[in-house]
Amino acid sequence: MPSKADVGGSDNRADGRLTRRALIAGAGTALATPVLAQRLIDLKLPDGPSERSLEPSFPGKGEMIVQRIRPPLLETPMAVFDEGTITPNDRFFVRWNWDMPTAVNAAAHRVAIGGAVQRPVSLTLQDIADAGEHVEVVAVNQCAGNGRGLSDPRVTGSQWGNGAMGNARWTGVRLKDVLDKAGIASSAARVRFAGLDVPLTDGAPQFIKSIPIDIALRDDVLIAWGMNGAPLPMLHGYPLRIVVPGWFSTYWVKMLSTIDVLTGEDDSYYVAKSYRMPAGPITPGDKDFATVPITAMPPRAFITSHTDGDVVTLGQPLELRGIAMGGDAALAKVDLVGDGLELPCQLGPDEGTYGFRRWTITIPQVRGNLLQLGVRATNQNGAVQPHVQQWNPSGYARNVIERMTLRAK
Ligand SMILES: Nc1nc2c(c(=O)[nH]1)N[C@H]1C(S)=C(S)[C@@H](COP(=O)(O)O)O[C@H]1N2
Ligand SMILES: [Mo]
Repeated sequence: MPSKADVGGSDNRADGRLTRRALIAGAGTALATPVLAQRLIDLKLPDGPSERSLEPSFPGKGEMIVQRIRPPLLETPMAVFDEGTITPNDRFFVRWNWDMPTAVNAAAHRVAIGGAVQRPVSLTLQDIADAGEHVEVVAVNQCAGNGRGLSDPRVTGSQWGNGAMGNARWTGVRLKDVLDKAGIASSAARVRFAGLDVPLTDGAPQFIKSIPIDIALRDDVLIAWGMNGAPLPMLHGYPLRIVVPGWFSTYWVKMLSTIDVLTGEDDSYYVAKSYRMPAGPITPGDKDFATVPITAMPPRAFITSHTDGDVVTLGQPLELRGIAMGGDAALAKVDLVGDGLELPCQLGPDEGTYGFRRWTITIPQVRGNLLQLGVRATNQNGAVQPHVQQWNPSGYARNVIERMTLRAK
């Protein structure tokens, strides 16, 4: 048991060393008591099995939905998104495709830049920190497969609910300032990233990803070392990761160690073969359709104040709240929709184009069960969440309006 002296104080010290409280941060309660009993959460996946264990399983992590231990796949419970628009580091979802290194020698760590450059360089953490102005971006990191477990018919891959997303304040330098150290060639077409992780099985492809040069040179694309004011936790890619605001997190390579400037298409597995969507609508079972890479995120919104099946009071006003994101453009509006219902929601403070934003609404009087209740986000490019999800074989880029029923009593 922790002594009283350990209770209170901050979870993560500014110097990045974990306090004892962070190590035992279980349920996020004021009393720092580890939660030892196994708890279950129901993700309500249409095709089951739907229950997952909910527990603190990694140092620095509180209660998470444990999808897999090795490589780690940890999902954020929806209740966390009700607490604020920034997702705390200890509740932020985790996804590694292959095995995650458990130690990094920061003093010896280098980022090698090669390929179509004027001079290949090998940069220390200090070189990277000195490469340019330090920038902060608030942005949603969302797995392309977020919500995949809700696909109907069922698809293969990690059966995520909607908690494979989180919003953080990322601190780092602009990727373009770091690329300047090597000087990119005029023939540069794409920039490819690799991290320290390697495949778990022989002959399997390494997790490497590339982005087009015009994206790489954007002012808000970062090499980040900070997450919500703390050094990047190991699970989130210590010591450095790529941040591409508005794009799915498959491009946000963690434990960055190599940057390769390409002059043509990228034929590596995770760009040419995987993380791709049908170019147009398909039907389950279709084969041989053209595909396009998953890139920019569409808008999404969620009700976080209630969950499906909750009971609300008949005849009383009802306050609802949640979070929304615009995807690759700022959020324009959020509407509450339901059976015979369409009402505009109020938006909370704008903390950045690519972050989560709070929405709230009060229904003046509950007159009966609220069926098919959902929220629909629209972004400033005019993209709107659809009523029906276009099915794809990997369940990528889900952004259908999520529905729930509230029972009036
Ligand atoms: N080095 C490395 N970076 C990676 C991955 C990985 O397996 N290895 N997975 C990517 C995918 S698919 C996702 S969804 C995000 C998850 O980021 P997080 O664990 O910080 O939430 O990391 C991305 N960056
Ligand atoms: Mo992902």
